[in-house]
Amino acid sequence: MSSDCIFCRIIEGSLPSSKVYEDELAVAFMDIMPVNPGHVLVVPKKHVRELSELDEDTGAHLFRVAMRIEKALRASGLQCEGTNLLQNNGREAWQEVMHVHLHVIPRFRGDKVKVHFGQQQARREELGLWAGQIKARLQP
Ligand code: DGP
Repeated sequence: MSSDCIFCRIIEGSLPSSKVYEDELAVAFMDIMPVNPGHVLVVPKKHVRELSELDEDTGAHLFRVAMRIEKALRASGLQCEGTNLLQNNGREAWQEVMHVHLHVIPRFRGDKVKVHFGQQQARREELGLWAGQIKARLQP
C-alpha cells in the first residue's frame, strides 16, 4: 500500500470506484477516462510500480482475470466486437499511474480510437541481432 497511489487508495476504499471484480490478489474497476464505454483496469492489490517488478504468479493471475472480464464484456450488451489488452510500463511507454495495471478495452467498428505506432519494416540482420540480445538475457 502506498498512500500517494491512486490505485492503492481505490483498493483500500478511500477513493470511490466502480468495481467489477475482486479476489485476494487482484481487483478490477472501470477506468475513469475510458477509451470506449466498458474500459476496465485489472490491478494487483499489492503496490508494484511496473511489470518487471511483479512476480510471475500475480502477473499470470492478472491475465486470467482480464480474460474473464473480456468474455463478460463481449456478453454484456456494451458495444464490443473486439478488444485490446494494453499494459503500459514506464512514462516513456504511456504509463501515467505507477501501479501495475492491465487495460481491457472494448472495440467496435466505427469507434474513435486512433493509435499510431510508427512501425517500419526491419531488416533480417537487425531482427537476428535483437533476438540474440534478448535471448542472452532470458531467464530459464
Ligand atoms: P496508464 O496510462 O496505462 O497508466 O493508464 C492509467 C489509467 O488510469 C488511465 O486510463 C486513467 C485511469 N485513471 C486515472 N486515475 C483514475 C482514478 O482515479 N480512477 C479510475 N477509475 N481510473 C483512473
